[in-house]
Order: sequence, then structure tokens, then C-alpha cells
Amino acid sequence: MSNKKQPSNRKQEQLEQYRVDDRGQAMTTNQGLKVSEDEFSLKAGARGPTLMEDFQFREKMTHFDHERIPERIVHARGFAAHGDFQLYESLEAYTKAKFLTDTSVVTPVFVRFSTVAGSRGSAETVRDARGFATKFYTEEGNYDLVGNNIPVFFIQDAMKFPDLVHAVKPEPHNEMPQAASAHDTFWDFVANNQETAHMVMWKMSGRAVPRSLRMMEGFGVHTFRLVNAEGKSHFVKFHWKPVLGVHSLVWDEAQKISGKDPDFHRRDLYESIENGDYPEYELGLQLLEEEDEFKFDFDILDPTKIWPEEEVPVKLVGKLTLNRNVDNVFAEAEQVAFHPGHVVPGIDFTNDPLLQGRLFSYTDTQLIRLGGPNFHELPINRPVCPFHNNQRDGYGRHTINRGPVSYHKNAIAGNTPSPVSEEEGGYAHYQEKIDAHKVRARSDSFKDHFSQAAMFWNSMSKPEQEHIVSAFSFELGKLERESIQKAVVDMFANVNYDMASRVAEAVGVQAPEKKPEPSTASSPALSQENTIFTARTRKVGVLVSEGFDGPQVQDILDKLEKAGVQAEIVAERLGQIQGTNGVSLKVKHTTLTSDSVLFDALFAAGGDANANFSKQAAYFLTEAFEHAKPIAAHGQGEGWLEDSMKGAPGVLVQDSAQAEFGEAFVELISKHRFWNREEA
Ligand code: HDD
Repeated sequence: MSNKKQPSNRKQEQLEQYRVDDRGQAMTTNQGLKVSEDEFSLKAGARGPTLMEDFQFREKMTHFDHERIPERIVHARGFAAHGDFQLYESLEAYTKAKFLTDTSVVTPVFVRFSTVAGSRGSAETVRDARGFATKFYTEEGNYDLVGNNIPVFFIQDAMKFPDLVHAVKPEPHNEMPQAASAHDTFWDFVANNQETAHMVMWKMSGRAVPRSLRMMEGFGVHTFRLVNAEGKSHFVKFHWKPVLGVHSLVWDEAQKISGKDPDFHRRDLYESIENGDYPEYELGLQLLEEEDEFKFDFDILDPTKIWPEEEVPVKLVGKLTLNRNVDNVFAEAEQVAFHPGHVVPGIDFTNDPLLQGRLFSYTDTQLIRLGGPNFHELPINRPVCPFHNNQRDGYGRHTINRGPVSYHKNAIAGNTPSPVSEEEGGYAHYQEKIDAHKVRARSDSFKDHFSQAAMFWNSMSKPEQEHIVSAFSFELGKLERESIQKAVVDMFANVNYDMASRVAEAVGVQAPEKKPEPSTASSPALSQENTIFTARTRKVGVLVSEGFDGPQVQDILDKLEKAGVQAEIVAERLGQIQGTNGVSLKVKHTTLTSDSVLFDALFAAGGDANANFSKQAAYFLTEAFEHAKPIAAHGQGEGWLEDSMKGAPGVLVQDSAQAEFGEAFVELISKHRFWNREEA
């Protein structure tokens, strides 16, 4: 980590006491004993056996042998950062949660992003949902918003979660494939559990291959409750809206990045924070009066349904800024323990059966993962407010509780620690009236699986629909069993007949029977065509060789920098590269150490390239062109473009009349991709 001054807040002040810098220190054992030698074990003679007495060797080896803890059963591959949350306006009409009512409060946060299916070391640009888990360290205790970048879930009842996860994880007989849903058991699960239809549509879309963790939405998924000081409750859905807009990779690119840079997403997040391009997301709320619980044609307790934003607008209420990287991934990102049940007064649950099950699972998983009931004492998990109760002991206890009392009620300690009233901040559950039979059942109101899946399809632009058809064709194309391909195609004919027929044709199974369209509704907010477009923080690869046009290229690079674009020089070899008029550039990559898939756009800046570099540059440009990326060419750089690329949408070739070349390139970069080129 760099030595620059890091942003601070109350959580950072607390963490500071645990941070240790070993640089410049004498080496000791864990008991504080200074060691005089750390390369050789204690032996009976330089060529003799190692002695049992060697406590230093035993300590070092034992600690090493115990370094690993079980990875998370889901969301194992994750990365995290610190930041702050601040409110725009008081939400006291809806909630009494202090961090949502006082606009002067800056709440420290810790956010962990993750993929779901892959192991801890798996590639990051796989087709998957992304976890977006936020811990707010509020003055009233920790509040965790444990969400995903997809607003719906595969299943409606937590009872099925182990089945879903078993189906999507690598198949147990051969542990293949890693971090991928393109295999028989996942799609067998889908076809036999048709409530999955809506989330599968999202998973086949660009949402499942985000360009950056900074360019994806987050969702609390479930309907939660906000409760105000008068005890009035509103239903709420939580959203995170990225300030840079929602953008995706294309599938071919995502797969190649998995090999070229399996750490692509964490690198992007880490570098952005180090560069001071702090990732930002606005918190959005969809609020619903309790009286309106039954006004929709879906059940608001069903986690496979969204509330279309056009019907229930998203109110933007505050901003999350990630401004500090972790110092140690294990201590922070790995040991952080999230739980949807970590709430504060003013936030409560609903009877969504998926949420209800999650309220059990998360503590249980931390017990095995973090080795006991004291994980709340780990630095990253400690609230910034004090905590007092009669819980005691267990593995790894840090707190030294004083005095004889560890029970309630008592007289010895004046009956303390004591519960406090709601007025004094005591958490009181919302008193929802329940009058029902105990049953193991799915509510009839949860039985429509296809209408919103169809609405998602209807809301997509043409290129987005093409990407979905090709994602289905890829995934089903990887299956071994034709019966499953057929069952899936038949199932999705219920969502959209044309879509399913095209997939059937692509994978060579019989076309499905024509089914009625379940819904003609659409929700424009779902299309990424309607998102925010900006060139800020985009990465441009600048292909250049010796003797490039110094003043012109420098001018274009200056324009890019001014627009917040990151330009990185790619040349034949590392070091400095000389252009005309004494302009010299520092080379960051060669064509060997980078690849077109690692950039948002390419700038062919020219120079007297040798045959090898010209060939490599042409290859970069062709691939970027195929991935619909913005391209600009100047001077000899034009010669590296295939003729068919010139004049295509999103390709800018400098002619002498164009004074505003740099500005025009920035404009292209802000467009993200030129899908019309793909269609052509
Ligand atoms: Fe979960 C981790 C999000 C359903 C059980 N989940 C986990 C993480 C996220 C989510 C973001 C990673 C947290 C981190 O970074 O440490 N999970 C969701 C969402 C769901 C969901 C948005 C549906 C709306 N999850 C879900 C169900 C269950 C679980 C139905 C079980 C009943 N989830 C877990 C878990 C994990 C977990 C096994 C693994 C590691 C952990 O909890 O701490 O308990």
C-alpha cells in the first residue's frame, strides 16, 4: 500500500490500534522473544536430525499449517474496501434509524464484492451474480445490507438454497466446471425449479458480466420494512446506483480476461481507489405504504419479483464513497462477517421466506468459518459503539469482562447490563399481526414465474437481446444431456417463444411448442441503454512506436487526461519511447504483457513500427473492434487498421481537418460500446 495519507473515520480510528507495521523491527517469536537465526532449524550437528526442542521451528510451522480457514460456501471469491456513507435528506418520516435521519452524520462503511459460485482463487469475470455486501458501522450498532447486483433471486424459499448451490457448484464426481453455470446440474435445477426463470434471464444478460465493480447496481433484493419513531411501517426495497452507470463486458472478452487477468475486477477497484478515483454509489429506496401491500399483480414478499421503477420510483437518499483499500485482505475482506439480521432500530424484516431463512444461515456459517462465537470481536467486525451483555468465553475471546456477574437478572451489579426502552434506543420488533395455520407450502401468490421474466426480455434493447440469446446458446451448448437442453428451451418458451426457438436452433434441439406471451409489459429502467455514460476512469491502450508524432499525440493524451481517462502506453518494449519534437513517453505494457481485452478503448498513435509490432497492434485493434470498443487512429496508426474498420461506428481516423480529435475520441469513449457495429 502507498504511504499517502488515508481518509479516516470512526471505524478507521478504531482499526488503527490493530494495524502493525513490521518494517524496521527486530524479529521475535509470538511470545516476544527476539530470534537470532531464521533460516535453519535446530539440529544435532549441521548434517544431523532436527531436534524436538526447536520451539522456534515448531511455532513457525504450526502457525503456517493453520493459516487457512474454510472458504465461504458461496461468495468465496471477494474483495473489499472501506468508505463513508452520507445522507442527502432526513428519512425520519420513514425510519428512526439515526444514520438515515441525520444528514450531518458520516457513517463508516466496509463493502465486500464477490462472485457467487467460484472458489476463492477463481477468475473474476465469469458469468455470475455479484455480491454487494455493505456493513454500516452506525452509532446504534452495525447494519448490514447483504445484497447482490441482480434484484431478484433464483428461489423463493431458503429451504431450497442448499439444492441451488449444490446444482451450480462444480459437479461432485469430477469437480468441474469451476465458477461456471454452463453445466448439466445447474440447468437441470433450472428446468425443474421454474421459479428460477426471472433471475436466469438476468444471469444470461450483461448484468452477469460487469465491466467493473464500480459500474454495477446493488440490490437488497428482499422487501424490508422501515419503521419510524411513531411506529408506522413502510415497505422498502434498497438499491445502490453507480455514479458511473451500469456497464458490461461482452462474453468473449470476459472469458479471455479470465485468463489474461483473473484479478481484473479487484485490480480495477484497487487501482481506482489508489488513484483517487473513488467509486461512488447512490443509495436508492423504493417505498411503499403498508396499505398498498396487495395492489400489485405479484406478491411483494416474493424475492423473484422486482417493483418496476416506473411504478414505484427510486428515491435517491445518500451516497456511498469507497476511499480506502484494505491493508490486509485476510484480516479484513476474509474475516468480515455479514448478516442480513444485523439491523438497527428503524429497520425490520418482512416474511419473505428467503429472507427468513437467511436470518438463520449467516451466523451459522460464521461459526464454522471463523471458528467460534467471538467473530464479532475481530477488528473488522467490531461495532464502533460499545457492546455489553452476559455472553462469555468461547474460542478466541478477546474481551476481559470484569466482575462476578454474567447473568440477568441480578442484584450484585444492580441488574445491569440492562435492556433499555424503545425510547432509549432499545430494538423492538415490528408488531405484525399473524393469524395462520402452520404449513409447509408455497403461497399461491408466488406461482407466476414467467411474467416478470418476460418483462425483463421486453425491456432489453436489440443488442441486449442478442447477448441473451447467445448466452443461453453458450450455456446450453456446454451441456452433455440433450434432455436438459430440451427441457430448458421448453421452459423459456414460456418467457419468450422467439428467444427460446432461436436457442433451440443454436443447440440443435427440437423447437418448443408455441406458448402465449405471459406479459407485454416493459420497464425501460432495466435496459443498460438508459444508463449513465461517461468517459471518466475509462482505460485506453495507446499503441505506439518510436518516432510517433510527438506534439499531436501528446495533445490527445492531454485531452484524455483532462476528461479523467486513464491512458496506458503499449509499445514494443518497456522503458521510454521517443517521438518527434523531443516528446518522450513512459511505456507501461508491451503487447506481451497486456491485451486488447484489458482496455475500454484503443488509440493507435503511430510511429515507425517494425513488422512484428505492426502485426501485434493490428491484432489488438481487430479484437477491440470485434468487442465493439471505441478506436482512434493517428498518423501511421491508421495503417494498423483493417480497411473494413475505417468508417465503422466508433472508429475515429484523424484527417487534417479535424482540430477537435482528442475531444471527439473522449466522446466515443464515453459511449462505452458500438453495438451497431456488432450488428453489421
Ligand atoms: Fe447469501 C454469503 C447475498 C441468499 C446463505 N450472500 C452471501 C454474500 C452475499 C450474499 C453478498 C457474501 C457476503 C460476504 O461478502 O461476506 N444471499 C445473498 C442474497 C441472497 C442470498 C442477495 C438472496 C436474496 N444466502 C442466501 C440464502 C442463504 C444464504 C437463501 C441460505 C439460507 N450467503 C449465505 C451463506 C453465506 C452467504 C452461506 C456464505 C458466507 C457467508 O454467508 O458469510 O450463509
